[in-house]
Amino acid sequence: MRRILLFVLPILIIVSVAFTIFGIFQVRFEEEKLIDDLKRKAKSVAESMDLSVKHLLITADLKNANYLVEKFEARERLQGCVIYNKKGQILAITKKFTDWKNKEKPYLKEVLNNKEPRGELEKFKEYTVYSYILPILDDERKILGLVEVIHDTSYVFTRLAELWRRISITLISLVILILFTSIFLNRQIFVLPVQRLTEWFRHFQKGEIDDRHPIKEKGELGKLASEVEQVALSLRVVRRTISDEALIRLQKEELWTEEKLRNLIHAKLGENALFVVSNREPYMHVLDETTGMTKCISPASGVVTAIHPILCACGGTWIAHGSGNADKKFVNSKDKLGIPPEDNRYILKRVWLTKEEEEGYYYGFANEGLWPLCHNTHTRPIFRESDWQMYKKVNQKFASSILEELPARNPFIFIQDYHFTLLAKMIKEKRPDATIALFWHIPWPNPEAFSICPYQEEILSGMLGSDLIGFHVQNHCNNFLDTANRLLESRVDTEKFSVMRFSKETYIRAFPISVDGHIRSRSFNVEPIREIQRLKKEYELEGKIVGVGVDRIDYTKGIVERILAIDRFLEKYPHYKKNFVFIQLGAPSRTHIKRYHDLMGEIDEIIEKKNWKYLEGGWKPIIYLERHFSADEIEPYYMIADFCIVSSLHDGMNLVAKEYVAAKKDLSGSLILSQFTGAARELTDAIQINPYSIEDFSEAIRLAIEMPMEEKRKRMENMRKVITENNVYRWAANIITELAALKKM
Ligand code: ADQ
Repeated sequence: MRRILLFVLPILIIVSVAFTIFGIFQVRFEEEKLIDDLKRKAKSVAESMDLSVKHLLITADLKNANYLVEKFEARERLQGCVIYNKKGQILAITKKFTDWKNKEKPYLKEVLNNKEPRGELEKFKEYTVYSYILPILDDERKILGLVEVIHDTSYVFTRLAELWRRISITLISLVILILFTSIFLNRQIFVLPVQRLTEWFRHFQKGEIDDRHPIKEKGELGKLASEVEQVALSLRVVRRTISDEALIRLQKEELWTEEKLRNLIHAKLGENALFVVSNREPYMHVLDETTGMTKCISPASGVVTAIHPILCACGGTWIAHGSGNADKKFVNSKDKLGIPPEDNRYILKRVWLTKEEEEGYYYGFANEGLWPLCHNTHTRPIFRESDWQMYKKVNQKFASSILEELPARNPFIFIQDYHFTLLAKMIKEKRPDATIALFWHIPWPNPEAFSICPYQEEILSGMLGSDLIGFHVQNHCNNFLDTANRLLESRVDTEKFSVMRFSKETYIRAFPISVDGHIRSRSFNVEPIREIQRLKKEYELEGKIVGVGVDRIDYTKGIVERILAIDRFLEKYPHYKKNFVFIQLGAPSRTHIKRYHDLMGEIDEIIEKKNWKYLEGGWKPIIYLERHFSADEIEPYYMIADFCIVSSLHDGMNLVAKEYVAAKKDLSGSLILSQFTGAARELTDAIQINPYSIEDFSEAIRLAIEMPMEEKRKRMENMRKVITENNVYRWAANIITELAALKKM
């Protein structure tokens, strides 16, 4: 619309100015014509009275003079007549016009002296009248008196106003006509062809159009259309070649790398792009209210840690909730942006949620309901009907947002986690050709525990819209199969590990997630060696045993138990006092939920209490850094630490354990790992603990410190082998390969 206005506005201004000038001339002309007409009428009335007035003045017949002025008053638009004697005194005046007597009439003298008629417009009260004065002369041209005829002029102005009104209406009609004609022509000549071109390109992007399909546009737009066709054609050719080359390269490599995964995806999915859906976005833009600066941060989330390197390797689209307070400023008109911001490898599409939606779907149903339901931590799940309704609504909102993006044929959608249990079914209803995998990043409880969920049937049936459901460990798969068997009308096949419901089969498999063998980012903004020296200086770590804990602050992570174990360890082995420091990094998480808010207070309190208990000189045993750290800020803490504690009370996998191992390239350091994490199944060389048993836990800390160096190195080497071989690229490759085999892709 702005563009049309830019084009039409000058035309409208020129037309309006021209029309106004024309109007002014037209009105002037009309005014002169009407006044002339008036003058003529006044003159003719005055002249027709001449003889009669002359006679009356000679005979001084006042009675008839009055009669005469009344008689003439009947004439059209005549206001009144006045007869003056030769001294300019009124002899007779039209009765209804007697006020005229009071008006100053300096012109009378002039007419008496000049003996010439005079006609002028005169102001009278608030009106303008036309006064015509005729001198009455005797035969010797001596003045006998005057006769004045006064005409009403208001009709002249009424006529002129009417003329202006008509001119204005014509002008407005003309403006509207020009505007509509321009909009119509703009639409026909520009908008529709561009729309056709955009539509064609959109369909091409989705793979719905053969690349030889001609775009029938002419002129300059036609040339542009033909260029677009050429780009599209080359794009398709490139995609096909990449897919063929990928297959050849795939067979050559052994270890799973970014490159190898890229080849696999190109070979298996070909032109079908990958679509990932998660609640948490990989990058969020956050406005720092105090400095007024916007920061782009990668949130503390295991899902982000795992999925980001995969999309970096393979490209595709990631659809997630835009939760940063400055997120809207950084997206294009389709709510998308390139990620990572400094080196675009894939597309992030942000979905916007209202406060109420976020409250009900994310904080409420997902995190106060499903999260505690799936973790054995004795935190009671809360299921509110209003949260469930919001959860369904938001799942539907994401489904619509994804459906908008899907290509015409065989899209591949990879859904993440417990926030989207209903999504697969919703997408399949509209796109049965879509291949959908759901990965469940947290544990799956046993049927008894799950059966307390009031919406169990809808949740299970929603999840079974997927073709494949992945869990970290076999135990979670077994729990899920048991749950489907016991709580849902379905057929579970324990040989194929699948669930059949209404002739739709869903395969259940374990895919232990991992890191990329490094920790999240490869381009360090923080130089680790220099950072280590800085940390040693700042926290006086030189010569001390350093332990580290890195967690989202969550009641499942066993942070309080960890502090209690450190306390017990120092109680039992006081000679470690002043030689020992434990650094806990904690990223605040889900702080709107009371349980999390209370937990933060509880952790602050217990750390303060224990630090107070052991405080000696400037030394205290626990350094608590409660904030969000970037991945390359975290790595120096891992590198500096002689041991790392992961003491989750229950955890699907736990990537911190794997990140620590990945960071320990020099093979130093021990990992203390809760037996209730998925990671404990693979990292069998870690010192495994039951975090509920504070006594054993404190002993594990002593063991981690006192273990002979050779054994530490051996254990670390074994663990590094596990995570190098089973890295996140293998995890993604296994899922894609499994799907391809199941769907015969
Ligand atoms: P999370 O519960 O988020 O993941 P986890 O796997 O430990 O748990 O991942 C946490 C991530 O956050 C790690 O990459 C870690 O580096 C990062 N992080 C921790 N503290 C941080 C801080 N202070 N600042 C910045 N980042 C921080 C869920 C499941 C897990 C599962 C993952 C992946 O709960 O069991 O391993 O998904 O599937």
